[in-house]
Amino acid sequence: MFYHLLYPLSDVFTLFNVFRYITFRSVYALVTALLLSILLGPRFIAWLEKIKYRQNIQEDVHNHQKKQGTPTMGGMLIWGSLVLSVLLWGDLTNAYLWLTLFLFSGYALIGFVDDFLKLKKKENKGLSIKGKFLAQLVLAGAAVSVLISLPGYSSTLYVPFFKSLQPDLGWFYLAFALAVIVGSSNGVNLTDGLDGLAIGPSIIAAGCLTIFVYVAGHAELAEYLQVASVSGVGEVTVFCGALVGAGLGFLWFNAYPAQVFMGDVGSLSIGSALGFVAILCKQELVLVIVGGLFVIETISVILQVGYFRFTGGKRIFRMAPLHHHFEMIGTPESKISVRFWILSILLALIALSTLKLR
Ligand code: 57M
Repeated sequence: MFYHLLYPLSDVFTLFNVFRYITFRSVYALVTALLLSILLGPRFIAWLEKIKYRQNIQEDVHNHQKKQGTPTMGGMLIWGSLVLSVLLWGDLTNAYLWLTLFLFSGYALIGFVDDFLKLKKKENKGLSIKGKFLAQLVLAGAAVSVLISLPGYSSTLYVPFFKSLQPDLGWFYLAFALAVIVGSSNGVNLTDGLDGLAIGPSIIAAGCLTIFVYVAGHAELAEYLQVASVSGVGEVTVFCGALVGAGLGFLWFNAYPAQVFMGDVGSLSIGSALGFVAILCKQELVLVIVGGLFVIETISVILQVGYFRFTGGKRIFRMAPLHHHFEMIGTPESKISVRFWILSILLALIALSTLKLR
């Protein structure tokens, strides 16, 4: 909104020229989303408590019973602060920005329905696994189909470390992109089992993607670094900035001991956005490093379930996903979360180094 209202006034007030710059608007999108979520947080959490949107913890596997009744669906706060901030600071004529908002909001809606059903139904059951998966596929399919049809976007896959290896996946790109979005969304969801555990690495990954998407949208920088250049995609930097801000604001309340959980409305939407932004800036393969922590958690589940079935009941980890294993061997919850953040920072730095290693 500011871009449309204030930038045209730069002829009169030269200072308003700053509203043209993506970097300026992204920083303030971050600040706005951060302040909104921190300032609205206490009232929002009190409202969740009032309407009884509270986590129901049925089994007490890791002494989580003490968390019984913690308000959940805090992802609505992330969604609200992010969307408001993007509407204020974004260029609202940019198709990439709207597509990202569409997918993020669609996944938030799937998560919302799932959380809501879990709260309302006695057996704590949300959407069926099939139903949830299908809804995720349909939404991702719609967003990627529009994306592929946009002029300037190609179905080429850029392989990090091998600058000349750029296969055009054609229509197979659609299936590939769906796997990235759905995988990323469920990876964040699986990780969301300890205070601050999912939001910390999400903020770090979003921060890292902020740089990637800015570079992809900047023709000279992209050429200099020899990465894919996607004209117009730089505007999504504003979305990434807002995601970092809304995430930090949520962490304010979700840090141990958590006053609120994000729920599926938060985890599914954040995961989908990370996947989609990686697709937009043609860094789909680098996402495996950027979101490496979510990948590790997911692999721990795949290995555990596979080994369990193969051996007829034996386990590799005390329990999967991996954070449960550390809980079971006695590592304090906040230590696990902070160590996982440190690992995420390390992975983000390695991912950023791929910008130079080509
Ligand atoms: C949801 N949800 C948390 C909260 C959060 C296939 C299998 C690996 C699936 C997996 C699973 O269901 N994962 C997805 C995990 C839950 O958090 C809620 O859910 C939202 C995210 N979707 O926002 O609303 C609990 O996590 C704790 N929590 C915090 N702080 C937070 O900030 O402490 C969450 C956020 C909350 C709270 O206690 O109630 C969850 O863990 O349920 N299933 C599992 O993870 C199960 N693992 C398992 O069965 N492992 C087996 C399999 C793989 C063979 C094994 O290793 O043998 C664990 N789930 C639970 N207890 N509930 C097992 C222990």
